[in-house]
Amino acid sequence: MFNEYFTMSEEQAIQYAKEKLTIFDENEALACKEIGDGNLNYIFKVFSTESDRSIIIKQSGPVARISDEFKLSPDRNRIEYEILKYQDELAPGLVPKVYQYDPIMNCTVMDDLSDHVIMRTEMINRKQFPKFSQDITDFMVKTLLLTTDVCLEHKHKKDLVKNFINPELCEISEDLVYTEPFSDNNNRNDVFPPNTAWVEEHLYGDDALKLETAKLKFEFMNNAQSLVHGDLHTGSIFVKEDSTKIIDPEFAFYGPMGYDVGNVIANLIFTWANADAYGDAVHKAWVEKTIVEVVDLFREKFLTTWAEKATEYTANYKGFNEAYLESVLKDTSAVTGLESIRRTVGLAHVKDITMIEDAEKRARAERMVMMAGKRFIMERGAFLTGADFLNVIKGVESQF
Ligand code: SR1
Ligand code: MG
Repeated sequence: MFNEYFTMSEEQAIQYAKEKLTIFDENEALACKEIGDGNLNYIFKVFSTESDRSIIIKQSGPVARISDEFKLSPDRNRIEYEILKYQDELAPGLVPKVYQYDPIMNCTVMDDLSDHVIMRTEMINRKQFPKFSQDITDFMVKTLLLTTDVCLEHKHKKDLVKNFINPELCEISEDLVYTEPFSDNNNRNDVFPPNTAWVEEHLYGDDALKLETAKLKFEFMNNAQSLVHGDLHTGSIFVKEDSTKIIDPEFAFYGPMGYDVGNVIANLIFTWANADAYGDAVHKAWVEKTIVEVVDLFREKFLTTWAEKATEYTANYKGFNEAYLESVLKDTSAVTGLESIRRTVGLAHVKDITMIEDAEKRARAERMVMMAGKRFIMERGAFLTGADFLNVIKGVESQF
């Protein structure tokens, strides 16, 4: 039955588990629920109704779930399987375990993390995660710095670049993150109507901003620096009080490491804007503290890990570590800005912002986020510490 690709139903996913997996007993009664709420794939949770055994089968289709306009190679499923295996070696315990990849059905079998919850949702519910800053910075420093030429033998690194070439998913980011949000020409933007005039003036009409986004797009396409996750927003992070798991690395490729760090910070800014709109000072303060910690812990761990693991001869020249880190933080700032803007006006929104019912409050939240985004892009290079990043956010707060 599974010798030729087709997109599975829940019943067929049960059948798949029975035929292809060994985790359930032969006659165990199974049930299945498709629980995917992302933009691209189908996530089948197959579980026993007799024991606590369960598993996730993640299947990629030939088109994106959000719109069949996006025709995507199911090879993204192989990339996800291989990078999850690799990240588990680099940053043990911070990603789900994967068990098998099926190149015919384009699916990967992995741990069921149902005891965790999606971080975006939980932050909207005003939960705080005390381990988050430590875990996410561990994850980023280990998976990013350790996959660069600073730490890897260069021919091996080039093999990895080849293995993780991901043209179609990169094209989505090139279009949706770097191009369309800044151009009124042939875009798929979805602008909140009260902000249409603002977007026309401050994004589409700002030539200096557009020039910088073009430079950044070419940096994204050409800087094969580290094996990035490629979509590290808070919907790609599963949390529970004492555990963090990073999921969904199907956008992975060799790119600038600031792409991941900037995504994390921008997505914290969305929950900050949500807390601001609902007047929740406690959550806002926790998010502010978390943003500062993420930047500062990243800096600290980056330099410590460099001291322990930098094997490249010239990388150990005095001052190169600091210079390299500065350029990563510059990219981080730029991507914080790009992600802030694209999730506000582009095709793919975030719930933190869209759920704000009061139109005036939503419009204000969006303008704060976009204005901060512009500063992060235009003045990138000026923000090197957690306090610097926070100052930009506090600056727009007082401006609107
Ligand atoms: C067509 S996919 C839209 C967005 O969803 C993914 O999570 C990525 O962020 C992508 O840009
Ligand atoms: Mg995803």
